[in-house]
Amino acid sequence: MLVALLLCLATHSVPATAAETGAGQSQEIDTQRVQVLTTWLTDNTPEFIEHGVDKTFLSTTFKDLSPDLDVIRLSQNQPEHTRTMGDYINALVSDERIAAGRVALETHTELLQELEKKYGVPRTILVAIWGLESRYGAGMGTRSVIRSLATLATFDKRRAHFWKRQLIAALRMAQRGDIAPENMMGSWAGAMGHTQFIPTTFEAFGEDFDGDGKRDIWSSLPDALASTANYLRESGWKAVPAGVSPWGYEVTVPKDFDYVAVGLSTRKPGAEWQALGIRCPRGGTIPAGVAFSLIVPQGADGPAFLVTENFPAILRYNNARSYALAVAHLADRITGGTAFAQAWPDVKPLTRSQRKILQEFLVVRGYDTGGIDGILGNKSAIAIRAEQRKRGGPADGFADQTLLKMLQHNGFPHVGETE
Ligand SMILES: [Ca+2]
Repeated sequence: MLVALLLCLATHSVPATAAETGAGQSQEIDTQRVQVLTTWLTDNTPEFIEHGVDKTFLSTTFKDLSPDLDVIRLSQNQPEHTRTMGDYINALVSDERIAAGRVALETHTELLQELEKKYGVPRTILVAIWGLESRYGAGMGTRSVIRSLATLATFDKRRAHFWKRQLIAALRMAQRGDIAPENMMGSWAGAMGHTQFIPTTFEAFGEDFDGDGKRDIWSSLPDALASTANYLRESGWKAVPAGVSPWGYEVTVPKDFDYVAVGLSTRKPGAEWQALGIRCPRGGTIPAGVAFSLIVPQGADGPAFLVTENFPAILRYNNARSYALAVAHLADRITGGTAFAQAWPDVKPLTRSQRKILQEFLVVRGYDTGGIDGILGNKSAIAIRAEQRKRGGPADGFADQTLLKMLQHNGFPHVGETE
């Protein structure tokens, strides 16, 4: 009963910052939070032990552990993506990151060759992920991972189960001696080392490539990049024929194209795409015998891509097409590839509440969107395409502000009310 009361108080108190509350009050809130954290850790100790963490190790690790208030704030203030996909990719694939990637390829040639040989993942992809995740080791995160995860598991009720799983994995890592708990640093969300692994991914895919008996993704680049290569291979990475891009190609789509074939679930040989009018924007032919999926991440007005089965493996790393395209593009650019030929449209992504409103609209119109969850999957895309077809535009299944405005003008009352 006492625990429930404290949790409730703490949760409601969280949005206040020290500056807003005045020093005395914030001190009081901190004390409450320390109590809440301590109680949570004590209550969950049997579960930690059940998952293989030693009792003595726990009491040493949790001694004087206090919640990281910044982590609470950061977990509650995650902004919706408000940048366009083009701005996002251009910011990540900066001239500076391209130049540093070239240096990295040169400096670590021998290691990268060995990794390619063992895991079958191209060096350019490994270097690109390294560059995006930590700016080639310059930004690995400076927070205690155990403290961050204990804080999140206690206070972020929405994802409490996920954070607890990560905390248990982190505790086991520290106990095994891969790294001392006090040196286990990472981002506020517990992503660690050169390539920002979360603890469960580390447990499943971490590698000791330099053979010193420890999986050290913080100070051993061989271990960190091998762990990434291993994760990609286990996520289905396959070698492509010589001369073929491992991830895919930017392509153009003809005006009268039937977008029903768009999406990662449809794969066709390059020759079939070529027959459907898909072209390389700067000339050349699409490899005829290699299977590709067509994606148009910003709809018919933006760039299109034919992607190999390796693209979903990058998505396993971070499930955002913008991220996977940034990896692919950085990999190309550091080996002399040119910028995308087609411009990115100035399209702001829909917020989660707008996506829900859109699904609500589609359900009212008799479509099955697979729920009103704000996640626009295949069913939502099919419904959007059908609606676009009725209205005579390109039926690309892409939902943006323009589509919402169009629906608003067609009498759907809620659209735009949440903005
Ligand atoms: Ca090692």
